[in-house]
Formats: sequence, C-alpha cells, structure tokens
Amino acid sequence: MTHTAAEPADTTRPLGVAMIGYAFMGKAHSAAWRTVGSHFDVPAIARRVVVGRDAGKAAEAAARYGWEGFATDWREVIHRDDIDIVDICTPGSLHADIAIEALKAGKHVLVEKPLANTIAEGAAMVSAAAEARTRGVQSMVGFNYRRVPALAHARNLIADGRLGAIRQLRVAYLQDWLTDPDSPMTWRLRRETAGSGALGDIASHALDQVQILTGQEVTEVSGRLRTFVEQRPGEGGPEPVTVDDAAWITAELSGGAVATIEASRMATGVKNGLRIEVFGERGALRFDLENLNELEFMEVTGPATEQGFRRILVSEPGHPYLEGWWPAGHIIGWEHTFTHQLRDFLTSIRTGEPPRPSFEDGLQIQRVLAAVEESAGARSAVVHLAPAPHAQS
Ligand code: SOE
Repeated sequence: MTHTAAEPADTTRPLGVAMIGYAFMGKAHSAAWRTVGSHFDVPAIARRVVVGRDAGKAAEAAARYGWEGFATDWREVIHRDDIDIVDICTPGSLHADIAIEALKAGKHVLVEKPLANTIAEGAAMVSAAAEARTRGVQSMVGFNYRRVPALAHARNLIADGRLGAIRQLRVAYLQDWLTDPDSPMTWRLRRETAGSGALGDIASHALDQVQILTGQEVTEVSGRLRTFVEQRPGEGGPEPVTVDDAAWITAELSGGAVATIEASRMATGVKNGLRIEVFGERGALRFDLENLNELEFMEVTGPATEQGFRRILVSEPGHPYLEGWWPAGHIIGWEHTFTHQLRDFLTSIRTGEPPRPSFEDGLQIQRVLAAVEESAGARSAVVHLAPAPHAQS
C-alpha cells in the first residue's frame, strides 16, 4: 500500500522491506534487518524481497540472508503494495533514480552513503525527500558510524562541554585493500558508478564525524587527491581507474575549529582504521574503529603529573545503544552499527520525527566533497563553501 499523510501506515501488519543491492552493504544491512527487532523496541518488519540485476545472485542472497524472495526489477518492487520501506545498497549511480521513485510512491527510504554521485542528483533527492516528508514519508542516509556507541558517547561528552571549545581535529580513515596493483577493477573504481573513490566512500564518513562531533559545519576546504595505480585488471584486460585512491583535506569549521582529514585505500597494513582525535581547550578524545568499543578521554583537571588519557570501555547499559545488547563488558562489533541505524530509522517511522542524517545532511557532505575535488583540481586553491541552504529543521 502507498501511504499518504491522510492515510497513516497500517500498523496491524509488519512494515514490508525491499532491499535493492545484495553485495557488501546488502549483506551488512541484511544482518541488521534480521536482528534489530530482537534487540530494540521497534515496529515489526518483514524482510520481503532482495532486488538485484543478476537473478541467480539475488536468489542466493535472498536464501542466505533470510529474505522471503528476490526480484530483478526494482521499479516493479517499489510499487508493490506489501512494500513500505526501500533500502538502497546499490552503487551510487542508482541512488537518485531509486530513491526519488520510491519516495514518490510513498515508501520510506534508507540509502547508503554518500547520498549521490553529484550535487545535481543529491539536490533532486532532497526535493523529493522534502515533498515526501509532508506526507509523513521518511528518508535517511546511512552514515552508520554515527551509531558507533563510543562515537555517540564522544559526541555527548563534547556537547556537554567536557572538552571546552574544540580547537582541532585529526581524522584519518585508512584501508589497504587496494595496495596490490593487481587487485581487480570494481564499480568502486569507476567514476560513472561510484562518483569518486576514497573521497566519497570513506572521507565522507570522516567529514560526517568531524561535523557531528563538533556541531560545526565545514566552511572552507583545501584538498589533494591521488590515484596511485592508474589501471587495474578488468574482465577484458587492463581498465583505467577513474577515481582517487587517497584524499587529503584541510577544513575550516564554522565554530572556529580546524580539521585535517586523510582517507586512503592504499595505507599498507591498515585494514579499516577510522582514527579520530579531538582536541579542546579543557580535554581531548581519541578513537580508532579497529577498537570500536573503546574511547580514550583526557581532561585537564588535577595536577599535571596525574593527567593523561584514560580508556573507557563503552559497554555499559547507560552508553548509547548498549541497552539493547549484553551485560556490561560484553563487547559489540562493526555490524551492530547498522542495527543501530535501523533502530533509529524505524523509531522515526513510528514517531513521525524525521531521522538524521537527512538527505539535506547528505547533500551538504556532497557539497564539501565537490569542493575538495575542485580544490584538488586547481592544485592548492582554497574553496569557500556558501553556508548550506540547509538541513531539515
Ligand atoms: C559503509 O558505511 C562503508 O562506508 C562502506 O561503504 C565502505 O566501503 C567501507 O569500507 C566502510 O563502510
């Protein structure tokens, strides 16, 4: 059924979910759809259908990940009466078409980051989301690291003033899966499917963290991009890599802080390290995704001889999102961030309170990514960003 504001969702049956895409993100989202209802108080859902172009692979994914069925035509699925939520896990080049059509059809939409491949696509998605919101239809971008308990806790500490004014941040999102020059081509290395490389895929997370942790927006950037390996083995022979392997950003923030951000898929030996350091006038925080249950915190209190970072194991029921899991000290992992993301998304659908990050938030990040590309293209120019037209209230 297609819901409108005048016609609230039928709460007597579970919300039907269609997931478009079944690869890495589809697998992660599937696990979250499977577990969210067992750990959090959310509206009931039914995992109706996985959609993918390759029928055989979609069927296999549906069976393995526990979906009722599979399909190959996302347009047809979106218009099915038993679908209420569309979860988009495809390459970025398909985000806009799928999201806009789903929102028009009255389906709530969750889309993987980055929001889109271009500002124009992102802007069209924002218009569709704003219009759908007037009908009670929700939309959200999947910046899942907002839902790492330690990072949500860090955000609370900063918002409570425990670090004082934030002066500087160092953020590095480093991976090494492209270190080998013979590592094959994928859609993630083609501009037409991915939009950009390490920049959109992982620097986008770093930028999101910089802004959400500080509550400050990026107002100015200077960027550098590098493609270290310019062609890789494709199916029919060598293919050009048309995106960046690594990105460097220096950013001014609206509240006066400065951030340096690095992202690389060729940081030899670092598997999936999102390392964040935040320095304030009265304290500091350190985090590394490879130890995601831990947060290091120091406060400038007491004698200097006794000051230093202490390690907080973020596993208490009172820590963000932990109430749904295990007794204190029983740690969680990377996949749980996707479950938390669904907890928040489904809660928004229940309450009618629009979720964050909104498509407007996603577009704002998209503008920063474009500014970094512009700066990198001009080699060292500083690109000033106009104040964001901004986010839904
Ligand atoms: C998911 O949030 C994601 O950004 C993936 O899309 C990246 O490829 C992964 O390496 C980090 O997590």
